[in-house]
Amino acid sequence: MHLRAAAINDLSGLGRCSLTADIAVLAAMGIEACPLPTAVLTAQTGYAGFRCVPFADHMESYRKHWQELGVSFQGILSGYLASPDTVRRTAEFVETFRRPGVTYLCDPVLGDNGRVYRGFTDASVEAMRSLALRADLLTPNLTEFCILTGTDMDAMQKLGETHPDELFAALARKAAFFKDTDTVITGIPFRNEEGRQMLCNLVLTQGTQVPVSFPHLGGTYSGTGDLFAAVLLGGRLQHRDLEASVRLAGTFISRGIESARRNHTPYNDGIDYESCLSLLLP
Ligand code: PXL
Repeated sequence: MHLRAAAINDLSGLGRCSLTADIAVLAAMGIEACPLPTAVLTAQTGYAGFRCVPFADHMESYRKHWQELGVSFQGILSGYLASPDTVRRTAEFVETFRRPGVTYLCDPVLGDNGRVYRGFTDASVEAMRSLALRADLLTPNLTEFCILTGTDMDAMQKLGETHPDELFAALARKAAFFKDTDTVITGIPFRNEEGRQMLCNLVLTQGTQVPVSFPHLGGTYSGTGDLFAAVLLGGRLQHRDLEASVRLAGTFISRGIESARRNHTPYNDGIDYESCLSLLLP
């Protein structure tokens, strides 16, 4: 069956993130990616001097035209939405194209490393929170999860150093805010029983919590959250279970980070995932 997903995200010329990541990953997984840009940037916002052309006013044309054409999608993915206007347009898009069996993955891109990305206001955070509540699948990193649920990030990080099981249980309780949404909290740092630094992707579905962990390879690379979300949606559209999809995404990203480290790739440039795309072939 031909699979098609709408990817609502920005187009950044540098940083191997957002639509660049979505299109590459979904295509490798045998899924047609239909890009709906939310903004066009010379480079992701971590680069000094980036330029940004807002695209909110054009998003309605995509929704209308695709509706006129009778296009349908099995999956919808949304990512970087820096203004409340782009969030509102995304919600309208989801309303229009959502049918039974369509999976909407919301990656609530807001920040990383305990900090909100440049350009986001309290109003954009509030708008993102209401969009997140509409998702079938939600993929916040730990920073974004703490922002969305009003959780103390420092306290969570400290708990991860000493009592990871308590940390995971505390996050699972907080995730009840998103009720019927399957949530994967990505990039949770913790120290395992052997004293090794790890990163956990905590899979939270209907009262169950499954940690899917990988060694912490260090560094914060651009675009890893975008790649993760795209692999997860692709995996679900291919009818893999959620945990298997999370494992695939984690393995793909770990390989890309290993390659980036070998090549001394700067964090802003994103990971060297291109050579790892074969891992995703259906
Ligand atoms: O990868 C997240 C992301 C997406 N899009 C833009 C960004 C960032 C993170 O900085 O700046 C434009």
